[in-house]
Amino acid sequence: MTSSLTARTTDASSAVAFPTDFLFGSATAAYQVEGAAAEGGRAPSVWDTFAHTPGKVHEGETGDVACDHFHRFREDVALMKRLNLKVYRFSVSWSRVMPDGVNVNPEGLKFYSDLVDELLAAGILPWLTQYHWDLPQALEDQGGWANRRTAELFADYAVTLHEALGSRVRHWTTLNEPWCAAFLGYANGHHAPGRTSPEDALAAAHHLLLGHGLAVGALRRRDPELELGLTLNFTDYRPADPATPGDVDAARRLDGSFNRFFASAIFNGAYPSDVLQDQAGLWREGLVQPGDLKIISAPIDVLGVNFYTGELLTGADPEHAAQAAAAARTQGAPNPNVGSEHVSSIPRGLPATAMGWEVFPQGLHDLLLRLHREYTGPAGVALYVTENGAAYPDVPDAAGFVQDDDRLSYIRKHLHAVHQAISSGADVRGYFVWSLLDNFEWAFGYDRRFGIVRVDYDTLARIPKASANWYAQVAATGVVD
Ligand code: NCW
Repeated sequence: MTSSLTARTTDASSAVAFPTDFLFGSATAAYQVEGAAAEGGRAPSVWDTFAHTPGKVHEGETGDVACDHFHRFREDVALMKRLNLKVYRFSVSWSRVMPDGVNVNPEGLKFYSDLVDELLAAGILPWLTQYHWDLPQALEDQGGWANRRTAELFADYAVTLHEALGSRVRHWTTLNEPWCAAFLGYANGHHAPGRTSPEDALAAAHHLLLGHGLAVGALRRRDPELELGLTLNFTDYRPADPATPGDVDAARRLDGSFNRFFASAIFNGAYPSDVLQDQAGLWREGLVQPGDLKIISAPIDVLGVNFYTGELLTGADPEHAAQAAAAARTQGAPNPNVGSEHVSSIPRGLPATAMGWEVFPQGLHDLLLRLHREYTGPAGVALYVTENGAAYPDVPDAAGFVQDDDRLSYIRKHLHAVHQAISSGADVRGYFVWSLLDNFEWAFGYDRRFGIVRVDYDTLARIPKASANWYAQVAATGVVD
C-alpha cells in the first residue's frame, strides 16, 4: 500500500479526511437512466420485455423514458462537474451497441463515445460497466445466461467496446452484481427475464462468471495496462443467535451463496465446497467444463464492492416464522438463494430505508477489512465501493428541493465506515454514491428514489437534494464531517 492511501485525521473531533487521491464519484446504470429505448437502432433487452409484461413492475412502469439521460447527458455531466465529482460509473446497454447481441450498431456506440468525450472534457474520469442486467432480448431468446454461448459473446462485446472506447476509458468493470442477474433473474423471477428455475439460475451464475473471465482475458491481451475488474454485491449476514446452531448455519448458507460463491470463484478459482453441498443436485451435468475456473479467476486489478445492508438470520425456527415471513415480503420473496430456502431474516430494530434494508454501516467496515484480508489483499487487488446509498420517501418543497437528512446521514455514516476501514489497513481507493439521479428502480419502478439529485418525472428537471450539496463539499475537500 502506498503512503498516499493512509487516511488522515483532521483536527475537528468527528471529521475525517480521506487520502488526497481517493476518488469520490457517483454511479448509474443504462436501463435505469437512459430512456430512448427504441432510438438510434437500439433493440429490446430483457428489461424492456419484462417491464412491458403486465404485473412485473410496480404500476406497469418501464424504462422507455426513464431520466432521458440519452438526450440529456451533457446536462448531466455538467451537473456532475458542479457537484465536484471526480469519477462517473455508467453502464453500457449491450442491445444499444449490438442490438442482436452480435452485430455492431455504430450509432449506439457513438452515444457512449460522446458521453466519454463529454466526461473527459469536464475533467471527470469515465468508469465503464459492461453489463448491468440488460441482456439483449435476442440472446435471451436463445437461452440467455443459461446458454454457454452468451458468455462467449460477452467477450466479443468487450472487444467491440474496447475498440471504440479503450484509448479513453481506462477503468473497466465487466459485470455488476452477477448474484442479482442470476438469482433474481432466473431463480425467483423478481427481475428480468423472470425465470424461476434454480438449475437455470446456477447455469446463469456460472456463465456470467465465465463471461467475465473470457472478457478479462480478451481485454488483457489487447491492453495489458487497463484497470480491470468486476463489481459484486455483499450483505453482512450474522446469526440471530450465535449460540443456536440453526442460526449459525443460516448465516453460513447465505454468506456462502450470496458473498463467498462469487468472491471465491474469482479469487480462489473454486466454488466453496459447503455451498456446492447446499446446492447439491441442482448443478447440471457438464455445466462446469475443465478450465472454466481458471478462466474465471484470471487476475484482476480492482474489486468493486456494492454494499447496502446487513441481515440477522435464523434457520427454519417456527418461533421466528411470522417475523421472517414479514421480512421476506419486503424483499420480494421467495428467497432466491439456491440452497438457502429455509433461511429467514429477523428484523433487529435498526432504522431501515424505503427498501426495507436496515442501516448497518458497521457491516461495510467489517466487509472491507474481511475482503482485504481474505481475498483482495493477498492478490494485490484494490477495493472501490462502487455503490452505496439509500432510497427514502422524499418530500419535495414547492420548488422541488428535498431536504433529505436521512440519505445524507446514511452516506455520511458509510463514508466514516470506509475511512475507518482504510485506517485499519484496507486498500480502498474510491466511493461511488448510488445514485446520481432518481431513476427506474427495477421491479419497484419509479416508486423508490435513490438519487442525490431529484428527478421530476413530469418535467425531467434535475434538482440537487441536500445530500448532493453536502456530497459536493466532500468531493471537493476530501473531508467528511
Ligand atoms: S436492487 C439492487 N440495487 C439497487 C439498484 O438500483 C442497482 O441497480 C443495483 O446495482 C441499488 O443498488 C443495486 N441490489 C439488489 C440487492 C440485493 C437484494 C436482496 C434481495 C433478497 C431477496
